[in-house]
Amino acid sequence: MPHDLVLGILKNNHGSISKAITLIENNQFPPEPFFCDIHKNSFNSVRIGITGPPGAGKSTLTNLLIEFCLAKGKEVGVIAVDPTSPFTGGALLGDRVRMNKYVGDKRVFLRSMGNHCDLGGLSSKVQEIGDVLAASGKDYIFFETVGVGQGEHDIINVADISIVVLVPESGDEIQLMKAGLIEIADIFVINKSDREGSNRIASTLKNILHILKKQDNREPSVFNTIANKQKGVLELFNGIESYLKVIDKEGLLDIRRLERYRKRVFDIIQNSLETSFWSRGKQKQLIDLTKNIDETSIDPHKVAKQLLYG
Ligand SMILES: Nc1nc2c(ncn2[C@@H]2O[C@H](COP(=O)(O)OP(=O)(O)O)[C@@H](O)[C@H]2O)c(=O)[nH]1
Ligand SMILES: [Mg+2]
Repeated sequence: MPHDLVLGILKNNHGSISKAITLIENNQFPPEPFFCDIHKNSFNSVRIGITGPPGAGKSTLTNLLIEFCLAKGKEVGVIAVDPTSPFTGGALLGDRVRMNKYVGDKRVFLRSMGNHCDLGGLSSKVQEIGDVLAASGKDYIFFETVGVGQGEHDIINVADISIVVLVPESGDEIQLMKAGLIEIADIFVINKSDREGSNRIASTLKNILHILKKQDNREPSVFNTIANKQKGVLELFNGIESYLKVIDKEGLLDIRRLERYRKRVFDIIQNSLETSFWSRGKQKQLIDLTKNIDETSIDPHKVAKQLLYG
């Protein structure tokens, strides 16, 4: 008999979804069969990552994309992970206003997560939360994450496709390449295209993408949008849908999902080994072995070996 929480989620009860997310966020995982029941109901949704620098317009874009999804009769889940949010676990004021619009609307579930989650475990938590939303019947799940350094790369582990949002000020050629964005993005958006330089950055980007074709020989599309004026976003939505169709037909979507699944198993094992290793005793042993600064002259490999093998 499935857990009550599972039944609530399967019935798209937003209170149950919220409760499950809070448990996952706080590492208070529900009993074992929970994930089993959720997982077997979590295959019918598309997961879309939206990443980019703070203030690039990700939330404004997501909000418009929600409308296009609803117009097509699709249900939507949005998880906004914003470690730059000044409120612990809370949304930015603008996001709150946007979220209020859907209060009581069973077709849309929005949630924002602050920086109280440790970054290491964040991607696995977001995956579990994605499963919960999928099991509740959401057709499209958006993960909005702030791309600061490594963060951008994490999104690839949780989403079927990744959209990178840039603004005209996002910098020159070298910066774009350095950021490793080319490898992770399926679709680029130059938002705030009402500002100077938007055409220049779009054409620079297209040139780079053309030269550095990805392994599968696919060149990501570049869309120019002005999200706060609702310009270019329908084109972006159509672009997302047709891209999804293509990768589905070519089997790439399945390959990605399989890789993601394997990565999850890998992460679960890594976390579990680490947690079981760092018992109180081991933690104390580390403190004892490194009582003062003089002891740090010992090679850390030696200390690690002692902890590992006694
Ligand atoms: N000028 C201009 N401002 C925009 C555009 N899109 C969003 N904004 C504004 O940029 C600010 C940050 O947007 P938000 O969606 O919260 O960015 P996020 O941090 O990436 O989620 C808000 O004040 C938006 O109204 C745009 O295309 N042009
Ligand atoms: Mg935002």
